[in-house]
Amino acid sequence: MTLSQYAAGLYGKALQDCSDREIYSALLRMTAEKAASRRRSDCKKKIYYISAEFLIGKLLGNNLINLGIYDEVRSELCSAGKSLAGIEELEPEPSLGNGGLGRLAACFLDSMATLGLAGDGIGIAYHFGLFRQEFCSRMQAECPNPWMEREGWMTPTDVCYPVSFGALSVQGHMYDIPVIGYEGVVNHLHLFDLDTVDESIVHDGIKFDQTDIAKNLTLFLYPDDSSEEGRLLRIYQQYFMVSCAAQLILDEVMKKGCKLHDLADYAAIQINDTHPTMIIPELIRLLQQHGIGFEEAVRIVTDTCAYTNHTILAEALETWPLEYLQKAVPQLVPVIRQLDRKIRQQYDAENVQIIDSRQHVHMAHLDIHFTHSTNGVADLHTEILKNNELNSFYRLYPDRFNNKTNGITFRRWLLHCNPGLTQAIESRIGPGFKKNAEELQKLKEFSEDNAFLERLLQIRQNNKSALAEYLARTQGIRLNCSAIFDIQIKRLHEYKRQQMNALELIHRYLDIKRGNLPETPVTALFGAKAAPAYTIAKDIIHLILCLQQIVNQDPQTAPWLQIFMVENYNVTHAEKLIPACDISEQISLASKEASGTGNMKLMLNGAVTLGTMDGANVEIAQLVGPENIYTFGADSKTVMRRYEEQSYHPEEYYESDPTIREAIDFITGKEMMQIGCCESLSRLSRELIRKDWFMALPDFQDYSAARQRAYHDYRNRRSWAQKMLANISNAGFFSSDRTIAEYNRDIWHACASEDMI
Ligand code: 26Q
Repeated sequence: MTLSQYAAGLYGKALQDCSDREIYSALLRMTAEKAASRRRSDCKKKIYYISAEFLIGKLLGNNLINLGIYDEVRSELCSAGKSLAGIEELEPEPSLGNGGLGRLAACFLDSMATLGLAGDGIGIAYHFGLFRQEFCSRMQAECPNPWMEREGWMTPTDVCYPVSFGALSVQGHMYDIPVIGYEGVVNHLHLFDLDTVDESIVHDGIKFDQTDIAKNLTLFLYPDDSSEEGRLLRIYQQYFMVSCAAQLILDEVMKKGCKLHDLADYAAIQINDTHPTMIIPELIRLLQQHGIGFEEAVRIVTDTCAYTNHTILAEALETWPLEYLQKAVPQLVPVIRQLDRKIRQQYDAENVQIIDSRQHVHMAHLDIHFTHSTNGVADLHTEILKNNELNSFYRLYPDRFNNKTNGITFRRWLLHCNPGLTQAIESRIGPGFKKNAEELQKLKEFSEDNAFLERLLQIRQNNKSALAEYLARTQGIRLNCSAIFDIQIKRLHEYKRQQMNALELIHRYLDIKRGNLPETPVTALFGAKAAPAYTIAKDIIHLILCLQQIVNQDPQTAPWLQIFMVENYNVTHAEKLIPACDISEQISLASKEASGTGNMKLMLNGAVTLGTMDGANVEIAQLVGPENIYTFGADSKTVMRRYEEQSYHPEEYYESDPTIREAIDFITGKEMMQIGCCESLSRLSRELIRKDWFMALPDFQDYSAARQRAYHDYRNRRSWAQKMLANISNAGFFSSDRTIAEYNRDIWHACASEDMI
């Protein structure tokens, strides 16, 4: 059935007489029906990807692409005088994740369905997800982001499970979002919610009574962990998720004839970071209830579960006071104690124990001891885990450690977000790359093809204009489209070093004021949310917003340098920014970024990386070669040594380097103080001079020089287009289809549906 026929059936009128909203509804119906008639995977073993975050983004465009009807629908709408892009704008973006980890989970769901694997996601239906960011007086403010609509992708099921928190018992209700693979199968994202949640308790932005669990449990994603109540709420959320997940999994496998002793033949459970770790003691507890002894239950769970680590930052490794667990989930405490005793009997070393001397439970330790696989998310990251952070564990279980370099789905991050580039690629190498990403290599043949190189530049220019139009319309931002678009988009964190980028921009601004005009104008764009309680991160946002005002309004510099921070950076904005980017800022302190996935999205779209040898940047550099990337800064070994020796003192750089000193002094100088908050800016400048924990100052000069080289090389348009091409044609490795195939080969061992292999 065509869309017009759906419209006629639903509203009794022609497409051209329907409102955009009516068309959106008709499209929801149409895709749901087409998805329902698609094959399910019929494999005995199902993968359960459990994650506190699924940053899925809008689904309409992607679902149409994956069903193979995007072009058809677009032209049908076009003939009726309607725009599919306009209709896509009506869809709210579910913000069920913070950043990389949640977006990775969404890419993985797409790839599992595309490869024909039976692989469902299990998570939480947060009513407001992550906050929506607003800028007020050049500061971040947080508001709720309602995204659930009466008519949307998520539909209720009749599956319900009881969840006990000590004396309090609640019901988890399952909602489903279909996951439609590209020419593949349909899987599900199962999100659990609580019927008693009360949205009206939210006031003044994102504040609410954190103690009333029945009313607040699924309101927000990690509301606040600066207080005890906030942390407890996080435990309640995590247990709610894994208790529902465990019940669902056991129900499903038993329906298939599993006797639970053979659970690992029916289910592979992937634990996405430590947030779902309580599934381990919970499953052990349930298996015991089914009459299985403790030791065997431990073995079954170990064989079924696998763990992915996403961070090397010590402060992000979760530990929970046993006392909190006792309060929230008392039924798990005896199991955790028994697991702790088991490990104490086997190993003496204090740093591998489950419960430490302060009576804190180390969630990552539970994961490593009681799953059969621990993986890092990029080569360098896995090496650092094995040789440094988790070395004591690596020595106990060398065979359990493995690397799975992250990937991204090309359907969203190329086909959907950059149709111009997709067409250009297809015109040269055919459509095979959409499912077999390595075929992008075939583009290398065209590196001397002037017409193709010209076309790449033209596509970039069109994407810049499209971004400019969008930001002018939605945020009142006026971009200079003849400038180099230099973009840093990611969560705000000191280790990602947005502050170093900002310092470099201050230096550039002051240089232009001194009359040193750049060869090409530059537009620096940022997109970043800061955790609500992360003070310095919010100070950095304030710094950038103040700079934006000063630099853009200075008539002497405005033609040469623009700075913008896009409000409420999310997946939808990413899809517009990425295809317009010339230079991809990936400047984390070496050893700190586990992988990064924005770096891959930008590379795939032909941006050239300006980055440190960190995370997957290392693999990007190996793939494209030194002439197609700008690397700089201390390497991970140097950085780790500096920490060990405590040999870094930022004051020395501040005192001895006049450029650095001038840039830092600007933060608290007269212009800034006129428009900025003195307390916030002084705190930030003090932090940089006295602490600079993520070592922005030692890398500053090298960064500035590499950036300058990139800007200079940009002027040779033909050779720049060749760099773009080298990046695009080598990006195939970063397809999440490759990543998922590796997970399945090494960890899950599930089959693909018959004809999908
Ligand atoms: C932990 C404790 C208390 C409160 C919050 C948290 C918490 C929440 C979210 C800890 C970590 C996260 C998210 C982490 C994340 O997004 N990590 C990123 O994962 C990507 C996918 O593997 C990598 O590419 C990035 O390098 C990594 O930073």
